[in-house]
Amino acid sequence: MNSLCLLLVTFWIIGTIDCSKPMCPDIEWVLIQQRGQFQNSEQFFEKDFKEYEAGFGSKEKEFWIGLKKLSELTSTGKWLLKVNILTWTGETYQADFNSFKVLEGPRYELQIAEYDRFSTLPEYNLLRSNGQAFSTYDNDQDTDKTRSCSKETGDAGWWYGRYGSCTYINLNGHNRNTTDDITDLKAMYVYTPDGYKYAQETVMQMLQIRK
Ligand SMILES: [Ca+2]
Repeated sequence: MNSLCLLLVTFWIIGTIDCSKPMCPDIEWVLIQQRGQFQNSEQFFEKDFKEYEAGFGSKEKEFWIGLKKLSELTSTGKWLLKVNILTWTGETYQADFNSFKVLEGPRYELQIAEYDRFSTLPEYNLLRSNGQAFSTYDNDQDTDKTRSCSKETGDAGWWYGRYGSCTYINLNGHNRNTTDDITDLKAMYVYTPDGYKYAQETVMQMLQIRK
């Protein structure tokens, strides 16, 4: 990416300009994960380790890129991670990390750093997973030997943290249509400055900012 485009991307990230493809033809965001209301079953993200490894869904609807591809792509260069969330009560949150990498299998460890200070989603939602392996219901790689974080969060796949509750954020949980107070930790949820909220739409995408 040339320096002009890097500058434009920076302004786009902090929300001051609309950096669309015609302005920056070499910008290519890679979709990692997407949830939303597309008539899939609530449990569409209940998948085993092989499925999380290979990827599933479609980019027009709900989608998971696959750990193998994620690891291969981020093995070279420097990548930025962008997470956007819409809650069922209508709030939007976003978090950017200027350093993002997934190591090779079978651990597929998450390495994440350089939280962008303009983000509105508290950093520990994702930073808590830094250095953690990826777990599913059939492949428990979390560090708590007494429980399965995946089973507690709707048979989801994620980089669960090591202390207390398994995760502050459950983007791969059950897709529940509800504005109720949080009681169901198997549902898609996120920890916000106003407490836990159920998520209605989520998008995780990444951009290579250095070759
Ligand atoms: Ca465990």
